[in-house]
Amino acid sequence: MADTIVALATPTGRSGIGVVRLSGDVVLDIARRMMPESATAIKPRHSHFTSISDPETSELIDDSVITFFQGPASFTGEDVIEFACHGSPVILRQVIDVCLRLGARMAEPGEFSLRALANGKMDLAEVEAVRDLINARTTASVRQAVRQMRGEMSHQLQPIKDELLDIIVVLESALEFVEDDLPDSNIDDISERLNAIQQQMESLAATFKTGRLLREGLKVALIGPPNVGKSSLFNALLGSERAIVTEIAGTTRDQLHEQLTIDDIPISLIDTAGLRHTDDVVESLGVERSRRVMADADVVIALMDITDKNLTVKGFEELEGANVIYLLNKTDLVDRETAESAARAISEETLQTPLLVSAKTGQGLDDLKRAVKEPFVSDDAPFSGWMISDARHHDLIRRSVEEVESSIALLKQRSSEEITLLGLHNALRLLGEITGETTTEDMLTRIFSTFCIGK
Ligand SMILES: Nc1nc2c(ncn2[C@@H]2O[C@H](COP(=O)(O)OP(=O)(O)OP(=O)(O)O)[C@@H](O)[C@H]2O)c(=O)[nH]1
Ligand SMILES: [Mg+2]
Repeated sequence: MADTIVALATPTGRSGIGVVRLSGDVVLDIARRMMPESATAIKPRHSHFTSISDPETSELIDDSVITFFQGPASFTGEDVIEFACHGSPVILRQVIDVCLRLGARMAEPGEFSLRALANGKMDLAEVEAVRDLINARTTASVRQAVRQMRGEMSHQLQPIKDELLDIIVVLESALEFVEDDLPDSNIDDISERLNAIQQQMESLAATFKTGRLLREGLKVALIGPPNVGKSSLFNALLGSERAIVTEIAGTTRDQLHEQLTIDDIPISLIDTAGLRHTDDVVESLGVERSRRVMADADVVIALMDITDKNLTVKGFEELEGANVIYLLNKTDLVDRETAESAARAISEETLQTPLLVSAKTGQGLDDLKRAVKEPFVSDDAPFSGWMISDARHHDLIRRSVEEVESSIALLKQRSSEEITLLGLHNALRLLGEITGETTTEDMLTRIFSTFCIGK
């Protein structure tokens, strides 16, 4: 018996249509009571246009299109009904309330997906892909999530798991049936096969560098003294007048965060308060925050004003060790020669050629975008192949590689098959955790806590 769960499947707030989703054993009973006029008409894989009402008061709630997915041919594998109502939060709340009164309970975050997993509709990596798909911020990450949702992860892992299992069988049977140790030729053969597996897993794990970039993106902070044009550059990169810009030093006092993408890489861009000593309490708190942002960013853009008579990178000492792009702004105010000699002076100090940019005219912005992503992507189409994008998957593959590696070493030392096998069984179990074949209850709880309600 699966208790019946209900949740709003569309975002809260007003919209053209809002969908309430019900899944479990009594969805048909609930729906029939809410639509007495067409109760007998409900057919699997059909939508019905019907009025729905509160069975207790007979009060009309809305005209709605209800769709019935009979288990197991549904998202969760159970009977599912979706009420597509007018997207008024009041109506949707009423529909949910009536469902609750008629025997459903509110779904936990990710509970629809958890049921899909429990009923074998999807493996764990596929369910996680549904979550990633909803959260994806770029077309490339959508593409990746769709591939994973359609089983690409298990497809990638299956040959590795098959081969591991094959080797385990060979070693297990050697343990069972052979009186003496395995002959050298067998051991060499098995080591070679394990080496090949290790390599395959390592190259899969290596895709995580790009995969993570695609999924999590980069945190990019604009840092510098007051009035150099940080907020102007922030706006220019976003293509909107998001931050306040004035000629007064100390305009920005708090951080501003906005999202943009550069060639399919999600970027969190952060504008900060100008770095300087100040007696203003609010501004000095802002400066303190700027320092913290600097420590946390993947890329720091260190801005200077090219018209500044005392142009220097002093003040950026704290950036040591960070991934810094030095940038001279306001190039529209100087001639080319002045700009180039300023750039030379800075590069002598930093051993790095600064970028010449004008936030006002937009000149140099393309170079800046290229410089931001350059250290993180090596080729032109970094997101075209299959990638590991989930830290959980990456960690499991990495641990599995370690197990295989130590098994190879044990094999070469002619250790007993039992010890070698232990590592290989672990390796296989770790790979199984990716798709959920060997996942423990509390791991599932942890994973599903990252889902939203109604999913
Ligand atoms: N000509 C020119 N003026 C610029 C450029 N970028 C910024 N400015 C001007 O410089 C002044 C300061 O710009 P902001 O963007 O507010 O500078 P900020 O670094 O955010 O300053 P704080 O928030 O006070 O730290 C404003 O008057 C801008 O119009 C540029 O590329 N060219
Ligand atoms: Mg500012």
